[in-house]
Amino acid sequence: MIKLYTFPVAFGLRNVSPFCLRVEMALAHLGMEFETVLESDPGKSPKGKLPFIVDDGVTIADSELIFQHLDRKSEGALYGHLLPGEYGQGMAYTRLVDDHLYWLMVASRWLDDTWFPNVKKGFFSAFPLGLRTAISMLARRQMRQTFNLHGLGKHSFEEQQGFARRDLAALQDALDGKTYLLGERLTVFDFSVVSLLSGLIDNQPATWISTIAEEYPGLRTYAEQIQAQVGVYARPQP
Ligand SMILES: N[C@@H](CCC(=O)N[C@@H](CS)C(=O)NCC(=O)O)C(=O)O
Repeated sequence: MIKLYTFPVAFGLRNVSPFCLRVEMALAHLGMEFETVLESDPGKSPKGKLPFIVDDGVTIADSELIFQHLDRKSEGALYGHLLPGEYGQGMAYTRLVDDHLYWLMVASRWLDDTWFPNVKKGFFSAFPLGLRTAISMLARRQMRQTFNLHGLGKHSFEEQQGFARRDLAALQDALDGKTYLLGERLTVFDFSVVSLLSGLIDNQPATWISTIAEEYPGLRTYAEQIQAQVGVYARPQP
């Protein structure tokens, strides 16, 4: 059976990482048997980040590489039916959420002084009280450096909010009221976009970017529909 390594509950989310959540969605969609293993230390992953899977003794890290593996295993059930134009569009949306919107979401959690106590509680509670502040501050400093290196961190807060609004508006425009990102049917790219949106929308308490996302109600409707169809949600289910 496939083992999927993901983070424990945090910020009111059952699966706090969009990259872990999208793999869970793909596995459920493909009807593959899998077991979720909770791991709070991404350093245990071969690439220092979650998710990774272990399938029949083979370890694969990175959601996109996991998708490639699952696609081969399912004889093309993830990518095989896509037309080249659909693949191109889907990859472009995925890169938008992963390499831009994701970093704004991370900043809204880690770099907002008023929200950071939630990060400390959500990710560092396992450390003894004395160490918790020092380790979380060090991790926060590294996060700030990464955000600056990306380039987004060089902008003012107002400019970062503008970037977030344009990303979200672009996604809502792309959907244009449709159920699926690429038209008539569910694709793997819906998992990538919805995993990011649902984490951002259902994050508790709201961050500045969750509040901005409320300006785009079409995105919530879309994220809810896809999660319901696949039966995998970012938030815990009653
Ligand atoms: N490209 C990777 C990104 C994975 C990723 O960024 N995971 C984050 C959680 S959302 C992580 O493990 N971060 C821990 C760290 O960087 O120390 C993928 O698609 O799986």
